[in-house]
Amino acid sequence: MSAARAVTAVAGTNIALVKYWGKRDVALNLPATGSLSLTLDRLGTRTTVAFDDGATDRLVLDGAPADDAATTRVSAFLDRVRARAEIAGRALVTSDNSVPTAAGLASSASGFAALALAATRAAGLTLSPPELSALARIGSGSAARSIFGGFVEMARGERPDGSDAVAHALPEQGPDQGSNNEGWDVRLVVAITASGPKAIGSTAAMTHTARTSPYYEAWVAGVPADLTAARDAIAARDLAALGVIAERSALRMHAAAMAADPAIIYWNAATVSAIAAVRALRARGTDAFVTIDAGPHVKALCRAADADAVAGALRAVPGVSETLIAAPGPGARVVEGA
Ligand code: 2P0
Repeated sequence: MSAARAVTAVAGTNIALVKYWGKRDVALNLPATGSLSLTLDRLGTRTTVAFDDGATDRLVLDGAPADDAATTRVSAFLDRVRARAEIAGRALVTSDNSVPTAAGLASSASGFAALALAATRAAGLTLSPPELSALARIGSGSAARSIFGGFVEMARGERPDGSDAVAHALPEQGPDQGSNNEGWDVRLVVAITASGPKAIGSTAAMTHTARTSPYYEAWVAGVPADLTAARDAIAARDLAALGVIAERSALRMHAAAMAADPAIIYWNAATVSAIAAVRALRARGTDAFVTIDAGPHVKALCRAADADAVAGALRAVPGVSETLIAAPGPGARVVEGA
């Protein structure tokens, strides 16, 4: 094949405010419900892809050769890109996550968003944002949202082929996919809680919840109303309304998982203490609301002006090792080799 063309793309991770937890099709990775998220300016991934004459795909992750499981997952994703571009070359993929220090926050969301963009461009394809979102979704459901910046809604979609299971930036945002929300300066304060043994991965946990939790159907049934209310709250820039929905969505998702048999419990003692700390702040008049993903860390949604105080309250929680403050960020973009 012709000389390798290296393309580098970056993407920010995103935190769902209306959570995705369950699939309607596992093979195509189609979600059982829509979801709604905020793409962040920190905790992102920078990925370079170059197709070449190598015998296999190679993945270098955070400076070291990746293990077989990660390499196989990336290689399967690249197979889709190769099929679409009608090329055969294997690739060298170099990926770095900007996770500050503590473990447990590395996200497949920014990883597959950056990979989808870098790999398609390196293969000579220029996909539209919705096409990129559908491709990233096959790598990881949450990655479909990181193609876009700011507040993003992911559609459940109806079609069996998943072509309508894509994300879009919420309409009141600017055309540049990200330098939006400037008039509504929200922050997510991330509290890293001491991590225990590695918890069950999202995909297995979702499947297990769907199969065994008596609350799963109720969870799925409640999401459309949360999406409508969250969309309205964003349009009205009503942080308190959005925060109430976000906190409720996260707690219901975890309740469904905890009710699985056997139970899936992502929380540790510091998780519970951090939830209590945020709710105590709120009782004293600060608009701060928690959300929790498939792990023990707690994220608090608040106004920019309150972020330092929220971070301070969370740092005082026993078991919280670190906090960081993230702002809304832009969507995935090519930074080199376009
Ligand atoms: C979310 N999470 O909406 C939810 C909330 C975690 C908790 O999407 O199976 O890695 O690869 O599609 O995207 C994390 O799950 O799952 C996730 P797969 P993914 O952000």
